[in-house]
Amino acid sequence: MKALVIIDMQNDFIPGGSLAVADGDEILPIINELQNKFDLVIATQDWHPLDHSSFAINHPGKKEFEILKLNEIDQVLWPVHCVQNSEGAEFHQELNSNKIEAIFRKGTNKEIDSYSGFYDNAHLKSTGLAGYFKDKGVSTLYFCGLAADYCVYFSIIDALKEGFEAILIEDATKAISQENFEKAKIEILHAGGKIIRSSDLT
Ligand code: VGL
Ligand code: ZN
Repeated sequence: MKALVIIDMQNDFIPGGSLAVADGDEILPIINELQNKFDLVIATQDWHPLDHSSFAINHPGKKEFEILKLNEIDQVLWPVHCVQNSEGAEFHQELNSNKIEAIFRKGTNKEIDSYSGFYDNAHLKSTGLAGYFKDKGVSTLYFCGLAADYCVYFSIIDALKEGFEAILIEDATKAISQENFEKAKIEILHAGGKIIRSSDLT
């Protein structure tokens, strides 16, 4: 069985938001259309406390987009985004959420960031997403959403590590950095993932 995983389609990642991905709004109609082709649709939601260690403001003297070593892992310092219960953390109002059966939240622990929908960035704690799919007999996961070079990419790599077939729907994602996305696509293919377009799905 196959499922659609919608990554972080939240106001803060869409033009007008605090960490907007360029043209992030353009994929909303594509994702809404895609959902009709799946029996199971789930979504992830970036859900940070205000004192989260990935926010530049929580590191006095540091600037947004600087890279810092936090507990031995490289951490990009982001603008404040997707704060728990804020409007920026809500799914965009144009995202059809009727078919979304479950929402997996991540980034709730202030000590560590969590790009992947499966694990935090140090792979210390699981969100339960892999077990959820295994319990439902899902073996193939299709990925869309934001951002292509961060949360979508890391979710795909973890899905492959967990033994799922993982497929990126390229026209249903947008990247923060096109250069990083080009590298990410090579890594996805190298790790055994696939890349398709939404029109390839029947
Ligand atoms: C994301 C940066 C920080 C994402 C989340 O959803 O790709 N990127 N937090
Ligand atoms: Zn985040």
